[in-house]
Amino acid sequence: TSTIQCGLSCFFYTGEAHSLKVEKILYQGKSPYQEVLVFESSTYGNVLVLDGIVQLTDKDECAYQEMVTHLALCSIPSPKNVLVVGGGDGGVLREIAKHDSVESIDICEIDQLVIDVCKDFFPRLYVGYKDPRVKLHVGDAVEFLRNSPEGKYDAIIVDSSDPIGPAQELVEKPFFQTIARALKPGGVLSNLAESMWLHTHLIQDMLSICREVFKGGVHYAWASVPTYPSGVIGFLLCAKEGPPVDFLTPVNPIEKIEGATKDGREMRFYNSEIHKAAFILPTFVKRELEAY
Ligand code: AAT
Repeated sequence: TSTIQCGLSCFFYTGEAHSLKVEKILYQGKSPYQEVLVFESSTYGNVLVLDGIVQLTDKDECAYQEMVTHLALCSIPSPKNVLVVGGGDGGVLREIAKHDSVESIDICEIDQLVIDVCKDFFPRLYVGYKDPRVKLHVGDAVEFLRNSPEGKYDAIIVDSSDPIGPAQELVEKPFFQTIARALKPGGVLSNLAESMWLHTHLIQDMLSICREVFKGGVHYAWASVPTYPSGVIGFLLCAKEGPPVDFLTPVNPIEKIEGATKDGREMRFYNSEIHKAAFILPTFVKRELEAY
């Protein structure tokens, strides 16, 4: 067939599907955790699919990776120690590395196969691993965070798959509690939070858990990502109690960071205006989320 339909067999299936024309299947395999597929599409470049769900494409990965990273790192004065949960493709590492203030970048990805496949088929993302500040841990992030020292990180970025399969526990309260423990006072979490058009109940559940756990504030933001379900993705931005964090106005603007503006490392999607705009919510979303 010339198209692959994603999302049809999964829990998240909402009665609609997005199709991409396949030029060529580049890789098909199975790890202990999930089915891994890479294909070349006609209009979005190479596409990574895990368990039938599109995770990223060459064309629109910039929107998601830049937003999930810089919404957090530009909201605190001088991020130093950062942790990525999931994100085996390396795209979020590439974004964090643009911040000159950062001293260490830990990444905990469960699936070595995702890492290997991205090395071969997504070189523009895999480049993130080449930064000497990066330390890779292959394993379950739930376990990793349980063993993580208290107060180690300025920011934690959860770039994980939908809450089915290996990412199931990553939307539950104990996981958020271990994240809060691992953050410094005033440290921040940026967590992907699905589509405001399709997954209101999951977003409400995550919001109410996070409001209990993160006393420094919890906000919802969103951006356009055409190949994710309904064409948008949300982000939960949370702060641990401590020095106050104002997510709505970036105190560490990307335009002033040298490492983000030279040698072809410029942003394709993120800027300070879109950072502020991302927190402006449509009326129906405000109504649905404010109750929580
Ligand atoms: N950068 C955008 C791509 C992703 S991939 C999400 C990654 O999270 C996958 O590589 C998966 O193996 C990893 N992962 C899932 N569960 C765990 C876990 N428990 N511990 C560590 N890593 C995990 C995100 C796409 C978002 C899709 C939105 N619909």
